[in-house]
Amino acid sequence: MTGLEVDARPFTYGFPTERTALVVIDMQRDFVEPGGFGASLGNDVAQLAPVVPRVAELLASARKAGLTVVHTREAHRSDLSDCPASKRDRGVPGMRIGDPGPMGRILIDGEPGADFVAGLEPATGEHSVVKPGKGAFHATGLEGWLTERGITHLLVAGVTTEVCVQSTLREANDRGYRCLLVEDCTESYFPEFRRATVEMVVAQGGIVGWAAPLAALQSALGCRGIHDRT
Ligand code: TIU
Repeated sequence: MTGLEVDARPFTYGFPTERTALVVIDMQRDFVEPGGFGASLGNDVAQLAPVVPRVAELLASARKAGLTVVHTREAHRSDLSDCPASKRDRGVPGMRIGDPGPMGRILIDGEPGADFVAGLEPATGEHSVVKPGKGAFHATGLEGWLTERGITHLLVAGVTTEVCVQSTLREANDRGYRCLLVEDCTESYFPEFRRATVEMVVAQGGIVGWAAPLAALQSALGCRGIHDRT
């Protein structure tokens, strides 16, 4: 077992590589591109564009280190049987979940909008989870999948920080996973919410988990980031 340490907040994050999974949350077109679910809620989706290459670099580092990788997407069945009315009834009529949009039906599995952002697709052998909620553990088999593989530590990234990323961190923390939020590989439509969420996670001695930038994780993994290359 290889034990590594990341220079993290609120204190050093130790993780055994064989028991650690990178979980990339909802890097799908519906949140990042115009005409999808995020835009339908009135958000400026351009806010999320800078995180795409950073998540790509994180994925490359995790793959190089041989970590388990999990990808999630938030999407519903085409008959909306897994979408509660409380969720369906939000937003502008005609631009709600299941309504037609420029990337197909909004937030529906199998439609172009629910697909991964180009360049962030799972590689062969990586696990893909479709989730109907904000947290990745709600109504998915993720906990069982991680347990079967002996995973105890999660590196978490993706969008949006205060919604699906934070929900997943809290669900995971309550289930006993030791979680590190890769703080520059997550983004929100509201930059202040990203910053606040990072602080919420590490406050009170790490009430939800740890946080560190990608460069710190790369140092621990023994890989050099593209920004460090000469
Ligand atoms: N609206 C928003 O910020 N996020 C979501 O609805 N889902 C995720 O965060 N993936």
